[in-house]
Amino acid sequence: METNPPKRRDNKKSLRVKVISLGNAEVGKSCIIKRYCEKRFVPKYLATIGIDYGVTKVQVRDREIKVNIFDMAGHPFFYEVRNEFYKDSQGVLLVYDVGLRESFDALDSWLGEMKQEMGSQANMDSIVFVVCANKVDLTKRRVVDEGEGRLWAESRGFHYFETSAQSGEGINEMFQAFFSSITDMCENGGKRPVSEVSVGFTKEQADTIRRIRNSKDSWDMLGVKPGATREEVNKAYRKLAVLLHPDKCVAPGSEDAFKAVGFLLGLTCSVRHLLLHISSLLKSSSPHSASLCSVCRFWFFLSSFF
Ligand SMILES: Nc1nc2c(ncn2[C@@H]2O[C@H](COP(=O)(O)OP(=O)(O)OP(=O)(O)O)[C@@H](O)[C@H]2O)c(=O)[nH]1
Ligand SMILES: [Mg+2]
Repeated sequence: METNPPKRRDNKKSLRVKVISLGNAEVGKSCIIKRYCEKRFVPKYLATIGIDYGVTKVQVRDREIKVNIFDMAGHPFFYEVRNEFYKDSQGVLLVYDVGLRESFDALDSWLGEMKQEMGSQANMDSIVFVVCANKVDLTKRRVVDEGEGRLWAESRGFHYFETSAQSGEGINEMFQAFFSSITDMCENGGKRPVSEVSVGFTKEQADTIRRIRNSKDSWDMLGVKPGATREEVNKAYRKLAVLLHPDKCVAPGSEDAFKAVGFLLGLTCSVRHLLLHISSLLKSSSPHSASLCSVCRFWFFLSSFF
């Protein structure tokens, strides 16, 4: 008599993963999670006290994933509570508010806090990061554009998504990509697959473009100290030219940054040129030296517009 054959287990073993959310207070971390897990939006601000914990199950291809979500408080006051929870994370949601530049600028310090707390465990290649540019529904107050956010994220090998917990825009796509990448990583022996992180430009190029975009003055744009010597300035120019040349750099915004540096170089050369002319005018009595070359005439012409 034929006995029942043992049930075939078609599904691969289920996975249990830990993800955390990071970012300044009020950027929308809890609302993003709530929008995904509970399909609702809470307009009233209810600050997370320390940590909120939740579990959800998702299906990625033929695997069941049990996700433990640790939603961290962004307020500095809760640092002592947060720091216990960084370890053993496979995924990190890094959230900023597109209407608040300081929340975007703070992303580096969030990574810093995480690395510090993880200590020797800090192997960032074994963690999937997703950057959420949140509150994109509030278009009028937006101050950090997509190019800038994407550049910061992708140059570090992180995913980038534009999200709105209020309208739901980007939320499901973001979580699907997040969980799918974590699954890929686990199946890849705990290493983030390389193909995902190669974007064709380096972190140095991305950081330089960002610095040039936000530079307060010419020194800042060149990345030298105020009052730097001519040699230091020339060296900085050469470095930027190599780093940002459009033939070599495909990072978004590189062309504008290259043009800005080129304009500054043109201006510096012309001012130097003009000073040479003035000094030769003062020194010489010859009427020929009083005529200006085309570079000087161009800058005189330009200055007439201001
Ligand atoms: N318009 C708009 N408001 C949002 C969005 N996401 C969150 N908010 C609002 O922003 C405020 C803060 O949201 P939370 O999710 O509590 O912020 P949080 O980052 O968790 O803050 P902490 O817990 O203090 O770290 C709330 O009033 C939300 O309603 C969004 O996408 N669009
Ligand atoms: Mg919260």
